[in-house]
Amino acid sequence: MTKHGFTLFLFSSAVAIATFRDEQEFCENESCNEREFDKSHFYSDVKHCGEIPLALSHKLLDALPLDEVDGNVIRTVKRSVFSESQPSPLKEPLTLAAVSQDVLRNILDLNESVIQNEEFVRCVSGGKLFPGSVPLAHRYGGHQFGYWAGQLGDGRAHLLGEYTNRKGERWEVQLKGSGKTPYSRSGDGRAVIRSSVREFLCSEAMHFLGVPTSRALSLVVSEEPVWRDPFYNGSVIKERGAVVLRLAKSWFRIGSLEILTRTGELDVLRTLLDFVIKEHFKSIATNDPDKYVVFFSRVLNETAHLIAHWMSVGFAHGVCNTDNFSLLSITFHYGPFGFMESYDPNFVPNTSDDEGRYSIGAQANVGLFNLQKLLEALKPLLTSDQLSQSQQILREYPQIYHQRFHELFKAKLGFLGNEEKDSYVIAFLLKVNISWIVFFSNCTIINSYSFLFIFYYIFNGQTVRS
Ligand SMILES: *[C@@H]1O[C@H](CO)[C@@H](O)[C@H](O)[C@H]1NC(C)=O
Ligand SMILES: *[C@@H]1O[C@H](CO)[C@@H](O)[C@H](O)[C@H]1NC(C)=O
Ligand SMILES: *[C@@H]1O[C@H](CO)[C@@H](O)[C@H](O)[C@H]1NC(C)=O
Ligand SMILES: *[C@@H]1O[C@H](CO)[C@@H](O)[C@H](O)[C@H]1NC(C)=O
Ligand SMILES: *[C@@H]1O[C@H](CO)[C@@H](O)[C@H](O)[C@H]1NC(C)=O
Ligand SMILES: CC(=O)N[C@H]1CO[C@H](CO)[C@@H](O)[C@@H]1O
Repeated sequence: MTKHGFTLFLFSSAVAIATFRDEQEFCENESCNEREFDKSHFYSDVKHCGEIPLALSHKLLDALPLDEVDGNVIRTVKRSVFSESQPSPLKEPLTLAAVSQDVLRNILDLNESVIQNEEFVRCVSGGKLFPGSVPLAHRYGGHQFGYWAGQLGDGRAHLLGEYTNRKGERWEVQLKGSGKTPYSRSGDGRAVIRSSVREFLCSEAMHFLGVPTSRALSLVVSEEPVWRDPFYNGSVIKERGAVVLRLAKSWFRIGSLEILTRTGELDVLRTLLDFVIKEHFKSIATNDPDKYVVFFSRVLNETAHLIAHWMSVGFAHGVCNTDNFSLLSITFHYGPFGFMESYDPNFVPNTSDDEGRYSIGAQANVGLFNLQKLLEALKPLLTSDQLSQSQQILREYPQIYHQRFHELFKAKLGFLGNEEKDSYVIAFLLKVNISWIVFFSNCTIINSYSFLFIFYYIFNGQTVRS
């Protein structure tokens, strides 16, 4: 099972959305299309939620080109970064199944009494819009199973707007599972409980493990039937729709740039890249002629560090969709198996390597693949000198990854010094057949006090049936 998750991941670009078990959103059964004709689900109903004091704005909307076509008609979009798209409210009754108190208080500056307000559950699930919100679906491309798949885009997510909190942090607020967009292709725009619970729990857990990640405010479960084939064997079953409200510093990803290079929209590419650098890589001078090279090296370093961190807490990315993979606030999705039971067999020591390195595990390889794709996307904006400089930077990735991985593993095992022997012990541990679940549950230190805050609200007073 673990291998299955790994295999998919290995052959897919982290910039792509993959069809993955319960992540699967393709509807083979006509009954899932009936909703299209049920007007009560449509956005003419969407009202503003004035009672929840969360005012959103949209810097993105002013800075980046918007699709001129309106409505959620499935289409190929040109020369724009976003399309306006209204969420489709979930069928009521709705159950607020979980809330992260840390996100509520410390990111969104909300008093926890707001969750008692009936409006809250509609506002965090797309039934009503926060003041100032202009829901957008992002146009991006990417690779699926290693091959360029063209336009993908937010097929079941809506970017509601951005919130600048008391601390001055800017967070982009997004709904996942909130209905069709112009990028839904054959999907139904919905998410089921299984994947939504994973997203909610894993992102909050990763945060409290100290790993950079997107965050999740809430999980809302509805009575809306969603048809899925969870075992991919032709048995379509009825599940229930759920929406997660999640946050990141930015939801851009490598595929956001890739699609613009692929379609030759180089002016839009430059606009988007300059925006990302200005907003999220503030230490890069906007007039630096080498700014794209510096950007590339930053993203590369962050990617290597992030994946080493994942490996050190036993996290398997599993799904091939890494929203703004290491570009900004780093986000991830989860395979059905969450934590790895064993490491990838390719991850073995290379004994002939005098530097004591190991071959790179699958996740680290996917990181490298992504960085190659990022470099391809940047290529039209680079001089030939800058390109060869960037290619040199790309070659440094394995070393940065290994060094960080070793630091983290040594800390985990309690090695104090900096001895060459340490590497052999780590190599040995990775090679022997031990249960990594047992290993990590004993080694991983969670800030358990903070973690309890999350669980405080889970299934709060209400039972989620099924
Ligand atoms: C939250 O709101 C309640 C009720 O309005 C109020 O009594 C409480 O003091 C507020 N808490 C904070 C931290 O503002
Ligand atoms: C598909 O797999 C599930 C779980 O193993 C099983 O319950 C179901 O009967 C299978 N369906 C078919 C058509 O094989
Ligand atoms: C859709 O799937 C459901 C559940 O498997 C089934 O009851 C229904 O007959 C299917 N409808 C069509 C049109 O195939
Ligand atoms: C690489 O990234 C890590 C983690 O964010 C950071 O601590 C480190 O300073 C970075 N190194 C360079 C050379 O930018
Ligand atoms: C091991 O490392 C050496 C030196 O870097 C390299 O030449 C060799 O191909 C590597 N072997 C394997 C199996 O990766
Ligand atoms: C690893 C990581 O998350 N790096 C950066 C992500 O983006 C934020 C804000 O843009 C930076 O502060 C982090 O250093």
